[in-house]
Amino acid sequence: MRKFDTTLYFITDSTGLEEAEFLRRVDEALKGGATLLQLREKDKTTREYMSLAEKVHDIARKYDVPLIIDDRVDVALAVKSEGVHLGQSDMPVNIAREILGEKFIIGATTKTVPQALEAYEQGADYLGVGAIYPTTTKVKTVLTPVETLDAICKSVPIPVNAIGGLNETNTHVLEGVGIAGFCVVSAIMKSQDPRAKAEILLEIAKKLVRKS
Ligand code: TZP
Ligand code: MG
Repeated sequence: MRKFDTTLYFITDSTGLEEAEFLRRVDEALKGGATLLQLREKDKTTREYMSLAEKVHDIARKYDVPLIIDDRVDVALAVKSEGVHLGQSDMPVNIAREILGEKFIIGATTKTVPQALEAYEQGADYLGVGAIYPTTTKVKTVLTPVETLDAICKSVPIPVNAIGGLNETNTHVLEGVGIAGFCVVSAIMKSQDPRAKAEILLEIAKKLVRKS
């Protein structure tokens, strides 16, 4: 499997942005130190998703950051991304693993210990857990208590990331929880200065991971 680091995992959302501005923000976020990148698009056609993925992949390569494609195993294969991220209603992890092989990074969203164990046993390389706080990003999710996140971290030997409503003011609740990092969408995506925001968040994430 390709090596990856989930310390500051930046997940994109192109909603409301011109493509050039979207790509500029992605580039700046990686310049600022985001350690992992996910392209997450819910309303694009397959061709639109592929076309954007190829552009984002070119940026990710410049910074040697792996690109993860949300939801779509076919798009991930087509653009030769480094990984794919699967939710509970997407393709099961074990089937994706069979299709993609050992080299692909496969992430899974889990909200309970049984879901986490299942994803791990099926071959997931990392887990995303949340939402920790209410989020303004378009997503079907419910809040996940930090206690559940902690229990998930203790139940699996793979990296576990917190997600949902996280920004530079509110990550203290994650202290002492065994996370490998956290994921953000809007904190970086909606910032006029994604580079500076990523730099700040990376420092916070590094300290949290060290303390966990
Ligand atoms: N899964 C749980 S919350 C969420 C996802 C994809 C969205 C997180 O976005 P934000 O803007 O960082 O709250
Ligand atoms: Mg999904």
